Amino acid sequence: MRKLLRLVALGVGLAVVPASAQEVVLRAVTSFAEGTQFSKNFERFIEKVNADGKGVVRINYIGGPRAMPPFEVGNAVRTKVVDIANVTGAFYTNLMPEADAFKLIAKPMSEQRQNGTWDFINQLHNQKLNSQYLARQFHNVPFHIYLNKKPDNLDFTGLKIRVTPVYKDIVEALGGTAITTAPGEVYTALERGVVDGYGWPVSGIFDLGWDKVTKFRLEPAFYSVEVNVLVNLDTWKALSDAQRKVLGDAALWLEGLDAENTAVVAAERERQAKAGIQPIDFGPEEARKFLDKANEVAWQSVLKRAPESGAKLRQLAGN
Ligand code: 173
Repeated sequence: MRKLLRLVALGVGLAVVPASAQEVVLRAVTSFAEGTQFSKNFERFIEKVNADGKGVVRINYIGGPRAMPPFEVGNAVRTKVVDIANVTGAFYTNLMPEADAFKLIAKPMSEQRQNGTWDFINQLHNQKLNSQYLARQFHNVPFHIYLNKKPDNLDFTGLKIRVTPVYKDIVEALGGTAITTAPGEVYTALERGVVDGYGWPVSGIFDLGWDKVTKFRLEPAFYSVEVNVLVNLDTWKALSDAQRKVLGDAALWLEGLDAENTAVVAAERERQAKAGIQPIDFGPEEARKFLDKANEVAWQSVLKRAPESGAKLRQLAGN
């Protein structure tokens, strides 16, 4: 404050003070365990920013769930407890119900940035999360339900399934009981039989040892993973053009890493097979019904909570 007064006293209006002549340091967290599947590329992004932005912008990586509970990360970036976060919309639907629709948007980011989707979702983040929507990752990685009990058909009656908002509606539509937990509680819940299965992307189950407590993977794969890089909006606005350019360029590079995912997904499926995780497949007709139901219950759930913006997102998603 004293420095500010001195600047004002010197007749230097705030607006003409260079946004930052020196390096700015941003505090970052991730909502997934450090070094695991859905933090890895964000960590590569941080390395790139720190290399390309030397002397301009630096990211101080605080870490993952050991530093902050995953379901609090969205609010932390909103209130500027952190400047930048790697977080799925599924973890902040309490602040933005529309975030539940991001899993239904599977177009590549290059297309979403052209057709107005990025722009609309950025507006939602500006308004509801006081943040800039810097990047979205993993549009081409789907989810699965993993099970330890084998149902006779796609009826989950009597099954308790660990969920986040990603899977809650479809699990309940199939008659199952949905139990919400953070990823960090999945292993123990399975080990103790508190749940009979869980929702998770096709990749990442080996990171925390879940393969040891997983018997089956239900087919088909569904939805589209979304993990976003958000920057607190006050932080974003206070950056210089040069600082924003370092972050923006690195964000596009990060989205480009999605090209690696096809190989990652194939390798994960093979690794699961080798680990003895058996696919459960009720055939193409049941798969079609499952996918239609998963799509419809998710849209209805969003539209109920956010009729206008939900409809706009559905139109942009084209499904
Ligand atoms: O299952 C989850 O915790 C979840 O919702 C999620 C979302 C994106 C990537 C990985 C997991």
